[in-house]
Amino acid sequence: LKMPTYKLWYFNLTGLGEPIRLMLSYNNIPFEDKRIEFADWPKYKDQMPLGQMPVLEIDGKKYNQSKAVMRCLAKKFGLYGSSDEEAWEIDATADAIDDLRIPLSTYHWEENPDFKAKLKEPAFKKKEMLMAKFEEQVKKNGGFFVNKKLSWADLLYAGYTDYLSNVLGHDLNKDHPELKKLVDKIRAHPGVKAYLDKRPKTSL
Ligand SMILES: N[C@@H](CCC(=O)N[C@@H](CS)C(=O)NCC(=O)O)C(=O)O
Repeated sequence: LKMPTYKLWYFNLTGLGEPIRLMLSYNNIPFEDKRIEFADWPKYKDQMPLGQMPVLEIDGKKYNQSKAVMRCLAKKFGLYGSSDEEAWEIDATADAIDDLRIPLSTYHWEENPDFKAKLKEPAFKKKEMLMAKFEEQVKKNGGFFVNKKLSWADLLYAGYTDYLSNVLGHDLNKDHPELKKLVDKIRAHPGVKAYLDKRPKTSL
C-alpha cells in the first residue's frame, strides 16, 4: 500500500497554513512544505482553486479552504470526535476560534488609519471575552477544548497561536495558563516538535 503524497502550498508564514502543518506533523505524515514568496505569488495564483492558499495537494489533487482541509484530515486521523454531538462541539469551538482570529487579523492588516482606529476596540474586547471563555472550556475539559481528548480544534488553536502572538507582539496565552499548557503540550509532541525545530523563522 502506497502512502499518499502531501504537498502544502502556502505563503512563508504561519497564518491559515499552520494548523494544517501541525495536523500533518502531529500524525507523522511527511509533507512538502511549499512556501511561496509574495513576489512569486502572481505566477501561482491562477493555479489555485479560488486564487488563494492554503491549498493541500494530496496525490496531485488540490484541496482548498483551510478549515475544510482540517476537517477532511481530522476524519482520516480520528480527531473529529466520536459522535455528532461531539463533532458539533468541535465545529462550534473552531468557529469561535475564528471569531477571535478574524477581527485581530483584520485590524492588523488595515492600512487606512481611521478604519484601523475603529477596528481596534471591538477586536480587543472580543479577544478578552473569548480568551476567558476558552480558558474555562479547556479547564473543564481536562486540558483540551472538547471532551478531554485532542481534536482538530486544539490543533487549529495551536496553529493560530503563533500567528496571533506575532500580530499582538506577545504570547497570546500569557495570561491564560490552561491555554498555554494545551499549546505547549501540542508543541512537545515528537512529530510536531520535529516540524517546529526545522520550520523557517517568519515575522507572521
Ligand atoms: N477562507 C480561506 C481564506 C484563504 C485566504 O484568505 N488566503 C489568503 C492568505 S491567508 C490569500 O491567499 N491571499 C492571497 C490572495 O488572495 O491573492 C481559507 O480558510 O483557506
